[in-house]
Amino acid sequence: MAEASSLIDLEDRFGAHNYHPLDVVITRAEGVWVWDVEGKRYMDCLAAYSAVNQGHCHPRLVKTLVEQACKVALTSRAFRNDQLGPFCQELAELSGFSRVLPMNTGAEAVETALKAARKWGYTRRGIAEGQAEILTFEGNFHGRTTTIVGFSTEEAYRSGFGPFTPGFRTLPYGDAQAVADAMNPHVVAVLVEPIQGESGIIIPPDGYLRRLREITSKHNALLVLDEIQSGLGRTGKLFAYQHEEIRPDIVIVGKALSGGMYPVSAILADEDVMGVFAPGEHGSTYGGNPLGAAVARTALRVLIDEGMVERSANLGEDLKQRLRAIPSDHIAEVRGRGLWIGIELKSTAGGARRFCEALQQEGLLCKDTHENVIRIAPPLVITEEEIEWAVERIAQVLTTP
Ligand code: IF1
Repeated sequence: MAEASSLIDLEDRFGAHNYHPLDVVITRAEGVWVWDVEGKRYMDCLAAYSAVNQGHCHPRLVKTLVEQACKVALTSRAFRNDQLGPFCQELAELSGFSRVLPMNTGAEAVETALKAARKWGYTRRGIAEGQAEILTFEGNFHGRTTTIVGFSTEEAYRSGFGPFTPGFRTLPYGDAQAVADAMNPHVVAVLVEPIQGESGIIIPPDGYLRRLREITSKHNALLVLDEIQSGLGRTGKLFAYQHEEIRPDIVIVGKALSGGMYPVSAILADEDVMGVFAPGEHGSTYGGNPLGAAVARTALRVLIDEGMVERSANLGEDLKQRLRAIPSDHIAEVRGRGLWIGIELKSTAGGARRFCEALQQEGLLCKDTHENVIRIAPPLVITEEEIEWAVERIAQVLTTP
């Protein structure tokens, strides 16, 4: 007890107070399991917001990280390294896009996509300098930079951080007609999450992404998909947009691209878009570094070799059905794709946070979102037995008055 509380105290005394985490102090992890400093074991049903899709400390990832760290970790892009080329090739071949631009965090990759889209608008569409417009959606989450929070619709994310970057317009999510109506000659891109995670695992109507594809194609604007959380197997497809069999112009990936080992993000596009960047126009000290590139290569290979995308599809459906069968008066809806499930509670349930705290007592770590949604997103290596174990506990907590 003493150790956990003193560590919490240190964090609270010397750290910034920009989070309100559950008071579990994790010291070790493996697969779907984490252990706190007192030795108590928990199942991780958040998976670092889908960054550890491959499971904690996957042995192949640890091996790559250690081996590459002993060889060379960082060169900067002033020089070349022997991991970057193979990483770009492998990600390009896996995704079907011809070019890859590596960054580090998700927000940086989103910024990269926004810069690419604007420059594409000016250089390829002839839009007057400073006039490019990008459409975004209510309830979006794309990161924390000043430009990105400027088009957030969540007060806590934006309030006090202005003035913001102009050139963005917000539309209701899930309403393709609103996008069709908003199109004008200045719109260079539509930036959209295939499923909104932060907003409570909001799944748009069937055909929504297909309609956005048609509309953007018709108006010669780019369709930019933020797959940072939804991508790399989480929804039961490699990319969530594959559920609608479309092809976006820019795909943004991060999180699980490194299996939680190290921040690696990227944007994927074909030459007509990626070609807007000339030397000197964009970059990052760590982006494309050999350590990150080597880890990402293994993270992608592990995802494919171990059939994690298929596991997510099959086990996710199973988990969703089991959760729907829980006879709880608190549940309003269980929704999700793959192993990415939201349990929406009724407004009378008293909020999702108290259930997450109760689940913590039962040895299961989840995160509430938007007051009334418990999100369940375990690493994709979870087994059927582990799913049963989790459902038993979730059922117990949700059927206790
Ligand atoms: C935090 C949320 C999840 C993302 C999408 C870009 C980014 C994220 C779709 C930025 C990041 C994280 C950040 C994390 C909490 C988390 C989150 F609740 F805030 F919204 F996952 F649902 N696009 N999402 O989900 O990536 O720069 O963080 O690498 O604490 O802010 P990043």
